Amino acid sequence: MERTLVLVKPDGVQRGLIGEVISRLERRGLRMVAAKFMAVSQELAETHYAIHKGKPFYDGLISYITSAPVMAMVWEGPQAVAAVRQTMGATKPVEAAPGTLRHDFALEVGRNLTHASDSVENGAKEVELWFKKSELVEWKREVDRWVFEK
Ligand code: IDP
Ligand code: MG
Repeated sequence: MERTLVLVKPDGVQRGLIGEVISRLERRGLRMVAAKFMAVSQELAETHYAIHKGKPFYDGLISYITSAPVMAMVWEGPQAVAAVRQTMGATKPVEAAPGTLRHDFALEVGRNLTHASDSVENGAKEVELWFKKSELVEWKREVDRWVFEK
């Protein structure tokens, strides 16, 4: 079962959209594994976004993600990485498909509401970066067999 890191970024938290994000992932059938509401340290932000260091938007990105609390979560399911990226929509909200979160609730790339891991490998790495093992909850839902084929 794949796992992916999801962040409701500061704009999503400030705009009262935590519930909307959770609701869409829940109704998709994905299973929540962990969640915490937290301030993001400079160090965590820099590690998380290390791949973007040196890009023109990097400083703005670090100040955006550290500017106010985020809701950090881990979600799992078959092809969870692709499924969650699809539900979020393209990075640039004006290129995101109608019905996606970024289409429905955002306009600008620097205020695009959410983060979601972009590969299975990065999903595992990001879950480890943001959460202690003891914060991950292993559980089964009664409905799992009606959502997951195997
Ligand atoms: P992703 O969040 O869809 O994976 P990435 O390319 O990994 O997109 O970029 C990380 C984040 O950096 C984006 O979600 C967005 O908040 C921000 N970002 C990316 N490109 C730009 C840009 O051109 N201007 C401002 N912010 C950007
Ligand atoms: Mg990314």
